[in-house]
Amino acid sequence: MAGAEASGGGSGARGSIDYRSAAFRAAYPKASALPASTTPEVAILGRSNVGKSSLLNALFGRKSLAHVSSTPGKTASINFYEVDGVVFVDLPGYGFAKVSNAERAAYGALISGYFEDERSHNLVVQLIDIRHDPTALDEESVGVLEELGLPFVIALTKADKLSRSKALAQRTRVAARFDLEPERVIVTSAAKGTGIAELKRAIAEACL
Ligand SMILES: Nc1nc2c(ncn2[C@@H]2O[C@H](COP(=O)(O)OP(=O)(O)OP(=O)(O)O)[C@@H](O)[C@H]2O)c(=O)[nH]1
Ligand SMILES: [Mg+2]
Repeated sequence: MAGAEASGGGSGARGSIDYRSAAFRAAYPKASALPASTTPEVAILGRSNVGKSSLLNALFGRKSLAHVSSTPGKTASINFYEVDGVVFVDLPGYGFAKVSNAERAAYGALISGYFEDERSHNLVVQLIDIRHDPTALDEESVGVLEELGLPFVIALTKADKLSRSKALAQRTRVAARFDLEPERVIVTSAAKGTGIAELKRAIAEACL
């Protein structure tokens, strides 16, 4: 961290984040192990397999810095990446049916432990699969963010699986469902790079 402070110092009136500096920092198996938060944080939240790690890689412009799982439910820790003085947090996915109750409880505790910790929660990116309406767990997750008063945007993932017109219709639907301005719902595809620039703008606005 000291090195990052030295090289990334004097942030002040920067206009953008240099994603080329993205680096893995640490994996925390328990929320109680999290270090104190000293820099802006952007958390990536969503159900298992929704595309959290893939979206992080798309933001970072890297193929596999964040581990993309062939088997869902495998990001079992809170993973920190540091990008130009901003911490990106890859959270475990919720809602994967095939994990044990004990594992599910542990993932839930990690997620709520992270959000309830006193940190610089600059932005939460809530991921929802563009092909399906929000699940009950997605609704619960957004409800928690609203309850805790955390700033968030929704990223609809895997837009390459739908036509442009269907993707835009789903954006309108999801925005209406959560009573959000349409700008807070971003259509993305990690595979095609769709929406990454728009998401980066939202992140810069929240962090710089
Ligand atoms: N077509 C398409 N597939 C995607 C996209 N993003 C992710 N995927 C696929 O979806 C699967 C899950 O992606 P991950 O990025 O590992 O999802 P995750 O949310 O990190 O999953 P967990 O860590 O297990 O919770 C992988 O097979 C990815 O290749 C996308 O934009 N388009
Ligand atoms: Mg993952």
